[in-house]
This record gives sequence, structure tokens and C-alpha cells, in this order.
Amino acid sequence: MTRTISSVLAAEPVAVAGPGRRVHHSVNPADLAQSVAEVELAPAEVFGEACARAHAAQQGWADVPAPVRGRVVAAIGRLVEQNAEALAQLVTREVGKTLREARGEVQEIVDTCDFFLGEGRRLYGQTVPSEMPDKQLFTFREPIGTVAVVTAGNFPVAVPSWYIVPALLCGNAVVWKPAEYAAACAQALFDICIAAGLPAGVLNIVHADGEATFAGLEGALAAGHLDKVGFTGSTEVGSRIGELCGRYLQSPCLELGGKNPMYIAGDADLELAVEGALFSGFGTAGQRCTSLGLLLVDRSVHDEFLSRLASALEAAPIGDPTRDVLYGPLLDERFAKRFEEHLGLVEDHHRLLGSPGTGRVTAANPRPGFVGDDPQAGLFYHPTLVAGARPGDRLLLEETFGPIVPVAEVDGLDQAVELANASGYGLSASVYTDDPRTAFSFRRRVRAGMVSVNNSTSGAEAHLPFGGNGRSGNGSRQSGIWVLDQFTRWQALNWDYSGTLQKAQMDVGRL
Ligand code: UN1
Repeated sequence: MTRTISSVLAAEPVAVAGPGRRVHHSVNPADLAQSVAEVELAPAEVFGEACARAHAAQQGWADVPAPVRGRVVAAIGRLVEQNAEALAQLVTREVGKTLREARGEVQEIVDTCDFFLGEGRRLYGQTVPSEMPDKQLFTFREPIGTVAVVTAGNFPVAVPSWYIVPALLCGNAVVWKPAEYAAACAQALFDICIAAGLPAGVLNIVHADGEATFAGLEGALAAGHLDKVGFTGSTEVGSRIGELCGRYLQSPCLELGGKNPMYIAGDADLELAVEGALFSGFGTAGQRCTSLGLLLVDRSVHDEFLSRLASALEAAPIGDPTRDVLYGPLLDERFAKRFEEHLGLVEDHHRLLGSPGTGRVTAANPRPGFVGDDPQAGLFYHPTLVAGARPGDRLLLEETFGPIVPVAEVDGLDQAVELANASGYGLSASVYTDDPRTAFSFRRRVRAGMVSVNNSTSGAEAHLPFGGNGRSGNGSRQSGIWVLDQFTRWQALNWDYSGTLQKAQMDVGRL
């Protein structure tokens, strides 16, 4: 049977045939039973071949005028819109994100296409004055070449589109390696992009495991078939990619983990802050790179805030992601295993606390709302709020990637900033206050690529720079015009029409 967009989006298991030997089964994490995709994982050579194919196709694509490439981006956006509901359902089925969030994720691809289709008519260079007469200088943006995109599955379609759409718009060819556990979502987005009218070889998908991908990347870099790597995922893997690219004098675009702080100042609107903490900490089961990682609550409002947040959490429905719940299951079994290890930290913390009153572990208990009312049926975990966290606690320093939020009591802004920066991550941060002095001072001193005032740590918009510092990335930014610097290189042009050999620095014009 030929695969079509609708057959990938249908609620049938997707079979992705490839040259691979090992088959990966992607299952619905809400029941661990429903098969969503069966994918053959490719060996490293196949990754290398895809890079060679992309490398060969890239010049032809770069020769297509940028506004015409923009029309292809527009067609991707339209096709995503036409298939939006089915794509959102697939996201929910394959990675367990609530339908409401999955719909938002699909909208994020449309927003990205909306933004970049217009960029095809801009992609501006500059005209620059020369220091000599009868000479004009210019700058041009040129495509970087072949781009490998390696993505996680917590945002199985939106985050890949942040790389793929601008990379294509800029005239690059792309090889995309999606997460194995989100293979069907990836295949659906890939099929949509191809159906939008991309020439053969310009966009390629390779399903492979991590080690085959590393070997494939290394081979392609050595062969000169790869010019940029874009990676969203863990800090550990990101630093391995950074080392590999560094050996070939390349600077990858790295979007890594986070331990995103939220400071609740003494004057905060507590109702608003509770809502923000609930969504930031527990939305997507805490599995966004921008999820809330630590709550820093001013001593004057600490007890009141904590008791309100704990009650809101107790009342929040958790379970079947197709229903109106706060969050569904974790992404897949590997993430669940890592999360359980992290849960051990909570237990250690609980044991260490000793004297009553110094800290509490608040865990909501099983309730109707789990699939079949059985929390064992899928990868469901209770939300956990850990109060009494102290400076130096591992809970305040290590990324969780799941529904646990530690809470520390702080004495004012200075201590909040110190604890906010202690983990070495620097992706997103948020402050709740009505005082602009607190808001601006927090913004300036917190080491984060993105800061929110009176809003969640997550929820990026497609036209603002997205990215982090320190352990969260190498300072590269995605989204908006800032990502153009990842996917183009600047070329300078000197045009001398004086008819003489004018030498820079030596023949500088004088008054
Ligand atoms: C991620 O988790 O990798 O800001 C990205 C947000 C999302 C993107 C998160 N739109 O929450």
C-alpha cells in the first residue's frame, strides 16, 4: 500500500519501512498496548547516504528564488492546517500530550510557516559604505548547506518545524532524525512537507537510534556532506554533539535542558501565580524543556502560596490525555525509568527532612481519570510538590523532566536570583510581582535566555528568540529572524568602480 498523508494520520499503526535491521515499536504511552508505529531503524551508512543525497540536491534548491521557497513554506503551513486535527490526535496518541496541548503544538507549526513565508521576500542583506571613493560594499545571506536536525519527541512536530522550516526557506537541504518513540508524528510532518512541493532530496528523514546517528553524523562531517547540526534534547547528548562538531570547526545549534526557576515575590497576585505554577510545572507532565524546575517563594507568602498550590494540584484531573486533564502519561518507557530514578531524590529528601514542619512532600493520589481508572495501565505519575528544599539540594539543581516541583522559601530578590542561577542551566525563568523594579531587576540578573513576568516559564511564541545559556545551550537562538543566523552565512562583497586599484587602509579617502 502506498503511504499517503491520510494513511499516516489514520488511527492505524504506521509501518515505516527502511533498510534497517532492528524494528522499534512506538506505542501509546497512555495504555502501553496500542501500537502507533513500527519503524525499521537504519544503520549509520543510511544516515550518511541521506546526507550525501541532501548535499547533492542542495545547490538546486538554493538556486530557487527565496520568495518561491517561501511559497513552499506557505504550502506546508496550509497542509498542516488542513490536517491539523488528525495531526493533533496523532501527537496525543503517540506521545500522550493532552489534546488541547497537541492542538497548540500543531498551531505552532502554522505560526512558524506564517512567519517564514514572508521571510522569503526579505532575507535582507545590507549595503555598506566603503572607506574609499567609487566603491560600494554589500552583504548577502547565503545558505549554509546541508543541515542535520536531531529532535526529541516531547514536541514531536513543532520543535522539528523550528529547524526544518527556516532551514529550507534559507535554501538548505535537510536530513531529519526524529525520536524513535515519535516516529509516526515525524513521518506525518515529513509527508506533509514533501506533499507541499519540495524537490527530491531536499528534505530527508532517517529513523535511527542514537549510536547510529552519531556514527552517521561523524561520517557525513568527515565526507564534507554536512554543514550544520541542529539538536534539541538533553544536555549530555548536546555536549557530545558539540564536541563532535567542534572537531570539524562547526558550531551546532543546541537547545538543551533547563531547570527553570519561578520567583513568587511578596507582592505577587497569588491566584495568578498558582495558575502559572500549575501549568508551568505540570503541563505536559513537566516534560517541556521550559517546564518549571524550581519554585522560589518569598517567605512572606510562602505558606499561603504553597497551601493554595497543593489544593489546586489535588483538585486537578490527571489521566486520559484525550479528556480535559492537566496532564497525561510520560512520553515513553525510557523517560519513565529516568523519572523514577529522580523520584528517588524526593524520597531521600523526605527522609532527610526529619523534623516535622520543615518540609512536606505533597503527592496527589490516584483518582478517577486514569485510563480505565487504573494508573498502572499507562505511564502515569502523580504530581509531586516538594517543600523545604534548601540551597545545594540536588532537587534544586538537576533537571527532572517529569511532574515534580521542588519549592524553596527565600528572603527577597537577591536570594531568589542566587538560587535561580545556581543550577548552571539558563533557559527560561519567570517572576510574579506587581513591582516593575523587582521585575526588571530579576530579568537583568537571571541567567536565562527567556524571562516571563506574571506568566508561565513555558509557551514560546514563534517570532521571539528561543534558546538558552550555560547548560541549556551554546547561545544559539531559534525562532524569529534570529534563527536566520543559524542557517545562513554572511558573504561580503567589495565592488570597486573607480577604475584604479584602491587599497584598503592605504588609500583611505581624506577630506
Ligand atoms: C521544548 O520543550 O523543547 O515554550 C520546547 C514552550 C514550547 C517549546 C518547548 N512551545 O513551552
